[in-house]
Amino acid sequence: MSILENRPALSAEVYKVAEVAGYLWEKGWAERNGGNITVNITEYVDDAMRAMPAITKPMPIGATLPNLKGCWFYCKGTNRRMRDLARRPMENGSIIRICDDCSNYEIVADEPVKPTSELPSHLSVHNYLIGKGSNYKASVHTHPIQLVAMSHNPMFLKKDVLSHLLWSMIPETKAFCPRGLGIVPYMLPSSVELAEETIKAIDDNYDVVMWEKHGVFAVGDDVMEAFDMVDVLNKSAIIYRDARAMGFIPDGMTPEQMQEISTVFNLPK
Ligand code: 2HA
Ligand code: ZN
Repeated sequence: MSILENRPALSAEVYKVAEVAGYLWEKGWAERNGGNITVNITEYVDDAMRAMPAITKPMPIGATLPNLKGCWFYCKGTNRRMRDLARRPMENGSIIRICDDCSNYEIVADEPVKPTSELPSHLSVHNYLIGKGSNYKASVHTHPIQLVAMSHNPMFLKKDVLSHLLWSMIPETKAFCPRGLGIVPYMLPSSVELAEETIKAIDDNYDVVMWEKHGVFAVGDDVMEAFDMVDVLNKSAIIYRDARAMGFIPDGMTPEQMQEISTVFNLPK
């Protein structure tokens, strides 16, 4: 029996991940096992779940994360495909809990599917978010084609250059991704350095961070919200690309038009 049985709230949260995993695949952002998703599901944990034995031995996170004491997560499995997770989330991901030493985790359900290779970076970000008192529960890493393509041009990697360009392509982008796109220079995937730089960028008030020549990392209240921010940014990247492909450089909205959006939507910048 699945842990999701008779737990509608938890089940809804996991199936939201499955829905987003399907979108990532359809958009071409999740080739093979590309990308990963983790969601803090601690609020849905009941006494019966707490009493469940683990189905694996404790395994090292790769970091000590004190704010995660007592926390539970749904995690995509390492080497698993988003397109498979979309149909069978509990066969291609698992529910883990953090051990009391805050350095190890154990898998509780449904199957011993080892979590994502980016677990240290995802959990470090969750640890940071809890420390800040943030409501954000979800983190998504994916490979959005046009945004990654733009990260191959150093011109776009200077602070907020890409944010302003993308915001100016269509009014919704600033409205729905008001903090813009943070930039983290190229670093080895899954490395501690990449996790540290991602946290610095989130601390700098970005909800979506570009990993140069690799992908993006987004955080949000839930997985849908994190996905939507990447989606609006990538939509702007496609508009920019299509204008260039039509043979001209797009004007972009004027600074006055962008300011008007910020005023009407009461945005931070
Ligand atoms: O999990 O995308 O960056 C596969 C990846 C790692
Ligand atoms: Zn990746």
